[in-house]
Amino acid sequence: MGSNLVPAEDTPAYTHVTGEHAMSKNLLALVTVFSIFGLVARSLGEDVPQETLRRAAQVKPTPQQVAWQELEFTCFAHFGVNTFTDREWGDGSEDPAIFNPTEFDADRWVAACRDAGMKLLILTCKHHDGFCLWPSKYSEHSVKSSPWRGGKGDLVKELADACRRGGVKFGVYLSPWDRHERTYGSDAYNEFYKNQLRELLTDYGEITEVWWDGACGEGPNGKRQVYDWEGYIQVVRQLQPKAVIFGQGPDVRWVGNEDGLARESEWSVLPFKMGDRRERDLGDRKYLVGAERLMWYPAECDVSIRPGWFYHASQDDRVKSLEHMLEIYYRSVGRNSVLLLNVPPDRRGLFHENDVARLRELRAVLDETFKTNLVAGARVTAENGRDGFDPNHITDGNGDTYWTTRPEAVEAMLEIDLGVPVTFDRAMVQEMIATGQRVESFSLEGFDGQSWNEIARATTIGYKRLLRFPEVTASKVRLLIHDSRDCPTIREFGLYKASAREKK
Ligand code: FUL
Repeated sequence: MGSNLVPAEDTPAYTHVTGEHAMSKNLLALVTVFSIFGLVARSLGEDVPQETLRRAAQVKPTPQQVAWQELEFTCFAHFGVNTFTDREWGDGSEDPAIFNPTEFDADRWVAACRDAGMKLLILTCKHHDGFCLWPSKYSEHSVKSSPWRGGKGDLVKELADACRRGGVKFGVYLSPWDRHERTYGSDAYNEFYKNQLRELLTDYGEITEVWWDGACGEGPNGKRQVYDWEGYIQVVRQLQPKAVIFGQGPDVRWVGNEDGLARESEWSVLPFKMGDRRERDLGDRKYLVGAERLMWYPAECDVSIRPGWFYHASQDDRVKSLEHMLEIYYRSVGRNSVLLLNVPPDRRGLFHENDVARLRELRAVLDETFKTNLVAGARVTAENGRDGFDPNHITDGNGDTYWTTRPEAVEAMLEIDLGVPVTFDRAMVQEMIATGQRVESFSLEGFDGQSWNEIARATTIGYKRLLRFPEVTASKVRLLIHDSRDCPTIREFGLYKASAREKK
């Protein structure tokens, strides 16, 4: 289970840099020449040939991986017999009669998601206990055998329909580990699992994400299962080609913890290997050397709004604080990852009031912080640019356009003229990930009328990087790309003033 500790802030502090760092055009040309030498030296020094880096920069996401990344903030709902037994893992012997939510209302779940800005809802259609929230033909251990809706209910359908009505995408969690199913531990189970997958991927409209938990314990007869992942993947590709597969599949990677926190440097390009990865510096240069195949494998950060994944009344007053939720947001969405936030419905079949209140508060603060991009439409000039790529694309609010350097350049500078002194304490940078992920190191500087001062410095960007720093006032800012695996492609840039409700 995820820890409830608020991790220490690790955004670099504001440091003062003298006026010497204000680079003139000539100086920049000189620096460019030297940087070519630097490149060679770097390649030799770290034993990573530029070709290896360029090769990694060429790995691109599929259109569905891009669409998934754009969702940014998504919702998980753990609901089932555990909600009624007050447990986290059921053992499969639960009486289906205990499943009887008294006020289940799918539209209210969806409204809470939408109001919070969560664009996708993933339901635990079957957790490790094997109880199915839809009337599966292949099992009696389901809503068919419960008093809910007189045994005629289909919770997956009600929720999938409500999602469509409410403009929220829908995803399914189908636990491979099944502690109820008798065939578990034999080849027959793989067929059983594929049949259940087929039901979920055929009867409920468009499925955006299929979530495969890595948990693999013993079944009712003490045996473990050897999962037929390849076969499962084929079923998804055949029935829902636009869905991404999370976890034990090829499209979306578990970030490696259940705290909702991405790495400081979160790369989406990794050596080819599906499944859970916990290394601290995944995707770094040293992993690229000698890697035969690479893959686009972006991170998803899953975390629960409460200590448990399932609802427990005893945790009603342990909903994560606003401060903790913001920390998670900045360190997931703000670090090239998608945030999957679990909100466990209670025994009524509703999101609990405390959870909904926290979601509203979080949304209000994020909206307040990010509603005004202080550089929207500001004039941008660039060094190292390429013909046909207007630097103003980075402040045009149009995600279809981007700016890039001349071919092969691995450094760049974009200068944004604010016209007047402006005060801000948050920044947002995006790479155009449809072209790959490239930036390894960048910084932000502000001009206070006399000198350029470093505001923040970070490593990777990827789909989105959010930076927090103490308030600064500047009339001009510049984005410096210090190192990139190939020519950087910058999609959008923003500066913001945080809501007074955010801790400084
Ligand atoms: C884990 C499961 O064992 C937990 O119960 C929960 O579903 C979490 C999201 O994944 O592996």
